[in-house]
Amino acid sequence: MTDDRLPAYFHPAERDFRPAPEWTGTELVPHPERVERAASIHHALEACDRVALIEAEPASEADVLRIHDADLLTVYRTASALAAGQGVHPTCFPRGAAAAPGHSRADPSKPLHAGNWCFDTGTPLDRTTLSAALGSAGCALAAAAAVREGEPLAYALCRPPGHHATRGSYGGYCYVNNAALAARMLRPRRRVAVLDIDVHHGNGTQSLFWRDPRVLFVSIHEHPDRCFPYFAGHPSEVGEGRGRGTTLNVTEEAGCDGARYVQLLESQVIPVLRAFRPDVLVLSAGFDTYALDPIGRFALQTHDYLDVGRRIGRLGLPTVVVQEGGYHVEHLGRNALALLDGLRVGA
Ligand code: SP5
Ligand code: ZN
Repeated sequence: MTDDRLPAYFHPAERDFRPAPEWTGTELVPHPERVERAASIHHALEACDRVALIEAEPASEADVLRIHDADLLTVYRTASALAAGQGVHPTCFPRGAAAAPGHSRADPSKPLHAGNWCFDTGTPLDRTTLSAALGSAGCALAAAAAVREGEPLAYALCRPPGHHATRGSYGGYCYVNNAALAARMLRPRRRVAVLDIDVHHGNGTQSLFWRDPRVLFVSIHEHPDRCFPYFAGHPSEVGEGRGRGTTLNVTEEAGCDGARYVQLLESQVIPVLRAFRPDVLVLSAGFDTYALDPIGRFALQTHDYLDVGRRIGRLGLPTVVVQEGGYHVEHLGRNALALLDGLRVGA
């Protein structure tokens, strides 16, 4: 960049991606990961003269294959060939239950088999999903490239989000792990820390760097005994092998407010980030910690994001901010802007 505005990358393919209603267990509700989310952020950034909005190139399938299995991509490609109005909404999740060893018939080119690669009912596929996911991943790659080339801070307006997607499975409204892709791109030359501040545990990102001592993964989230994704994010999960000790999970309960959040950040998160001595930070930024969020049960206010941003910014690390969750559409843009302003002031 030739000016000192913050580069913020978006991709228009997400505007066609309108996930089908979500099954809550008792009823179908409008999907919370809706198209207006990105528009809210886009409008807030557009109105801010400290930010330069830039259209990213979509990620290529080869980019995606750096962190995901080919079968997963085949599942998405299969859905992208469906007719308008058709969707893939798995109701059968045979993982670990399917067949006698060596007899799996799981076929990624069959829409009815998609449950073999999926772990929840909230993450539908249709003809628009792959191109939205590649656009979203492209934003993360562009922001990572900007930071690699010397920007102190860059923002990726990723939609759909990514932190729940693992190497071989999708779920939690996530298809391609955008933050992991950014970290993977930066890793060869640097020690990378990933800090995940979405209210949900970033199980996908954790799993992708579980054994990797070069990438520190730290997440602060509602305790998974009571919150999605339920199966990962316990404080006892610390990594394995050479990666043992480069995963940290900090949990809190519903109702966690800004004061408590900042206390956890300062006492448990920032010291571990400093001790790792990273060269670069990838920040998985979810705003479903917001008090008015319809899904998350934390209680942060808009001004808390400014404070959280400042404290993270004080680490003085080049930072790639990757958009994750956050479902209070009306206030999502101002919350994102508050975090970015804090990061910049702190830096
Ligand atoms: C990226 C991200 O934030 N994914 C979150 C996926 C959460 N999916 C499960 C949500 C369950 C919500 N049920 C509560 C309904 C409240 N009305
Ligand atoms: Zn979330």
